[in-house]
Order: sequence, then C-alpha cells, then structure tokens
Amino acid sequence: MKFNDMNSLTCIALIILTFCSSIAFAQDTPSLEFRIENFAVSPQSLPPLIVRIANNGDEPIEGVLTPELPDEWEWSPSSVEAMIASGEVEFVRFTITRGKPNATNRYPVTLTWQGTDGVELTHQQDVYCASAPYFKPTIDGLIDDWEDAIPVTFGEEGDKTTIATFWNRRSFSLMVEVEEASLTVPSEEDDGTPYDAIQFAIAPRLSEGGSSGRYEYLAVPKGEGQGECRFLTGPDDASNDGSTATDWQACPMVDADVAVARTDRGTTVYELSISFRDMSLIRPSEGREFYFSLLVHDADSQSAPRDWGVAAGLSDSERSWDGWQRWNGDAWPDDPFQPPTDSRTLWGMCSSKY
Ligand SMILES: [Ca+2]
Ligand SMILES: [Ca+2]
Repeated sequence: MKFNDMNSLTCIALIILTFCSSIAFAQDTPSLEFRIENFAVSPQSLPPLIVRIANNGDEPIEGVLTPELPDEWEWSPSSVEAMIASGEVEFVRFTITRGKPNATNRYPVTLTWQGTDGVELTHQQDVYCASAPYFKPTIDGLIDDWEDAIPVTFGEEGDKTTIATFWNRRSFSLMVEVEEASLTVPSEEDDGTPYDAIQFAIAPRLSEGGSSGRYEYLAVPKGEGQGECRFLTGPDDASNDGSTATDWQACPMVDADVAVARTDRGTTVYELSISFRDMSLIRPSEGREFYFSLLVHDADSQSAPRDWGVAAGLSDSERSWDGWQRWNGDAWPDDPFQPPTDSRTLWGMCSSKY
C-alpha cells in the first residue's frame, strides 16, 4: 500500500511539474518572431520602419504592434493591427517622420506586441543604417577614402568587424575591417589548414521579403597586401545543403580590384571593387535596394565565422545552408553544427551619407 501511495504521489507531483513547465514553456517560446529590417537610407532621409513578423505556431495570431524609437524620433501610425496566419510571415510598415543619425549608426528600437489572446511580447533590437553612398574608392588597403561611407560595426571588443560600402555606375565597393590577432593566408601547398577570408552575397530585392537567388563571392588574402576574389555561386545555380564544399580555387576569378592588408591597429582590411557587369539582376541607381550579407572567416581564432546576419537581427529560424555556399578551407565547426543565417539583409544605394 505504502509503495502505491508513494507512486500516486510521484504521479501527482509529475503531473503538477509537467503542467507548470508547460506554462513556462508557452511563455518562454512564443510562436511569434520579430525582426526589424535595416534602414536602407540615413535616418534623416526618413526610411520606413519595416517589421518582419513570423508566426511559427499552428494557430493564426492577431494583435497590435507598437514600436518605440529613439528620443526625438517621430513615426506614424503609433500602432498597427496585424494578423499572421500559421506558418506565415507578414511585414508591417511604419512611416518615420523625424529621424536623427548618430555616430554609432545603431538605433535602439523596442517593439511591444499585445495579442488578442492576452499574450504580451516585447522585442528589442539595435537597427543599423545599411547603405552605400555614391563613390569610388582607391583599392590600396588604406581606408582614408572611406570617411564618407556609412559603416556598420558589430561584435565584441577585440573581435569587432566593420563593414562599409560604396557604389557607382560601374562597381560595388566593399571595405571590411576585421579585428583579429593575425592574418592567415592560404598555404602554397593548400594542405587543408583553414585560412582567413570574407564571404559575401548580393541579391536583388524584387518585393518585400522576396528575392531571387544571390551572387556570392569569396575574397581571400594572397599575402603582401594582395588578395583575390572568386565567384562562388549565382542566382541560377542550384542550392545545396551545406554537406558539400565548393573548390573555390576552381571557381571563376571575378573582375575585381582586391587589397587585403594588415594594419598597425591589430586589424585586417579587405578592400575591393567588383563590377556590376557580372551582376545583371542588380541595377545600380540611387534609391535602389538590394540584399547583402557577409561572413568573416577568422580561421586561426578557432571560432565559427562572424555572421553579419546575426547582428542585423536574423533569428535562428532564418538559419540555412541555402543562403550560403560552403568552400574548401572554410572554418565552419562541425560541433555544434549550426548553419549561418540567411544571406539577405536589406541594403540601400544612396547619394551620400548627408
Ligand atoms: Ca583605399
Ligand atoms: Ca585570422
């Protein structure tokens, strides 16, 4: 009898425990996921505030979304009602009527969701202005000609990465400054030792949230300030699951000027210009928006590549090998095996940062 009593008590305790943990589970992992798109023009040019809402649950969800922007900013409407079907993604837009740039180019935004089911959620995100002003820099590994760019900086102290871009009618220019202990160049015999590189992707933006495939590139250091850029994959190529690595040395060399230089600031500068001629789906013009993302491979640090998409707020459900190519020499750890976030974050082409 005693044994049975004990069993029933354990059972009841287990039921209570299960009940409590299921409540906690429901609160900790809401099926709604929020992300705010980058600003594609400077805040004083009044970009829209675009919120991506994904419903990963089995039921439609309805509610009211209210943003809170930095001090002195103004926007309308103050709130928007939204209904997101199960498994769907919706984009909600707010018009910014007053915005103010700052030196850090990071703008804290808080979203509050009040569901008709009584669930209240908040989402906080630093939103970046991600835009390429019109200019053609000199590709020499020196960054003094990038003063009028709109840089975004992400990562921890000592592991920071800065990305800046320019465009003109002919070319897209990219500068990536990587804080890292050392620069590892591919060895002559290519013995399989991972080495440093940057991998970046450019895709057309055909509609909100939509795009066709991407142009994806790999820029690799060659030593003595030199570098080279290869074309990894294009919009017409089949996607892959990350299980196969592309032999990048066999990929076509791109029409590009590339410099990869070590600085006395403890950083590596990748500076390059690639021709728009090979990206027929990207039309360079002021106000044009496209998708861009970047991975930094700092192979000698023994850590996973740095992923701009994470800094731009992409969530774990937006991780996929479909968005990026693997290549021989990449430093992706098998354990934990976690693919990068999707290679598409909103980016703009503007006339200048002012
Ligand atoms: Ca330069
Ligand atoms: Ca390195």
